[in-house]
Amino acid sequence: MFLWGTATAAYQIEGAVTEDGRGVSIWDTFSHEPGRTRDGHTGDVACDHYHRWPEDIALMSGLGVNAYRFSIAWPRVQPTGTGEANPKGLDFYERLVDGLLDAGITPAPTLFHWDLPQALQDRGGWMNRDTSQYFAEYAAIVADRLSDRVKMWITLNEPFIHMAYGYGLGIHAPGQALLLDALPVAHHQLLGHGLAVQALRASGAEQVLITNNCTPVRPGSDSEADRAAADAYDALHNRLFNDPVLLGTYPDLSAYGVEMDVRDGDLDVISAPLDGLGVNYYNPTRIGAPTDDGLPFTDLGITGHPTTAFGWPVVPDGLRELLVGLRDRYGAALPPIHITENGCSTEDTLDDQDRIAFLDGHLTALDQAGAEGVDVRGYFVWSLLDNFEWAEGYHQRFGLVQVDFDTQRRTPRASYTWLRNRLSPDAS
Ligand code: IFM
Repeated sequence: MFLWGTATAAYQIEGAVTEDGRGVSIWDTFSHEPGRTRDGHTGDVACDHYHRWPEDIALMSGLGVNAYRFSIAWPRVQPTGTGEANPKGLDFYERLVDGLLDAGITPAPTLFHWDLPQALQDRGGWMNRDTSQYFAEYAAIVADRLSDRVKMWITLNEPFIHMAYGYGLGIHAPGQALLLDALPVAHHQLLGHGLAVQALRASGAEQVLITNNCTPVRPGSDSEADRAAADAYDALHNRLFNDPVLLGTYPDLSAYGVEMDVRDGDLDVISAPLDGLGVNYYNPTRIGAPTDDGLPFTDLGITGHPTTAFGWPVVPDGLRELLVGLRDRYGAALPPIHITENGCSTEDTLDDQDRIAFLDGHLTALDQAGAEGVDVRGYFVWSLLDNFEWAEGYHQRFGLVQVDFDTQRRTPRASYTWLRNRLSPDAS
């Protein structure tokens, strides 16, 4: 069965950050520091999904989707990231999973969508190799409680963005600007992924995926310098996260003078077979030769296309290009693909024709990739609800459903009705 779903993440929608024993996450800390997020917005309340999840499941049922990708907040399950589980945290996810199953919706939880327990950050976060092992222990706790009902698991969400924005540039939590010295964060997340796969398999998990956000990379010109920079960017953004998982190797990054502490056996753990690759696609990237900011490339931006409210270029064919490129690069090593996120921010209007055009274009591109032989098994819209868009706070509206953050009133947008009719044309 093809999975049609919507996607969300815990810190972006749940709120209730001090309820039922939840510990502090790096995003609680970061968002409360002055100047870190636009207008000082935090996820303290967000969409209050922690209390309003039945209404949100009803919205999904009304939309006609058969799957839901959400994330589990590690600090709800283990408030300080290690040790005893917090039963009330697990109870919440059990209620959510049972509610989804009752509604005929397949739950697809992600175990880590950037909300690391602050106590682990205090020990170095993902710069510390020990975090990989702690992540596997957390995965085992969650799987022991839920794997009798949850069949599909995603270990990490977008480890590239977490490394680059959180540890490389400092624009996401934990707010460190280490540039290329952040590269150990890639290896430790991937090792955590591999160890979590072992824990999930031991609990009987049927389907395990990782979600990488991938971008087709285009050189700014045909010059050798631009092409070399584009290759470097492709290595850092795409191949650094796909190659070890699918091929058991890292791209050669020695030119950047950064050594990762890869120990014997690590790559065997990281490359254990998966049942699918989660792919998040938003836009392609155009890269030129480096300037002098310490990085081996410059992001030139894509021009000549419409843009989202965020200013991101809308290039639906980039999705087809990306998927065909993955198939060509990884061949038989590529498991079935799930598009675990795709969507756009628009102005805060109920008549969101831009989002309809975005989704229509990307679903056409998905069909074309299928016609070219790419095995795609699922598509999840980002996002069900307007939510806390990280450093942008509540200023970027990604929802099929509008949220009034003063009243928590949810109002389906035109795109919700459009998607419902596309998924179930006979029901309208
Ligand atoms: O909101 C994010 C999500 O958390 C991860 N992928 C991209 C989305 C839009 O920026």
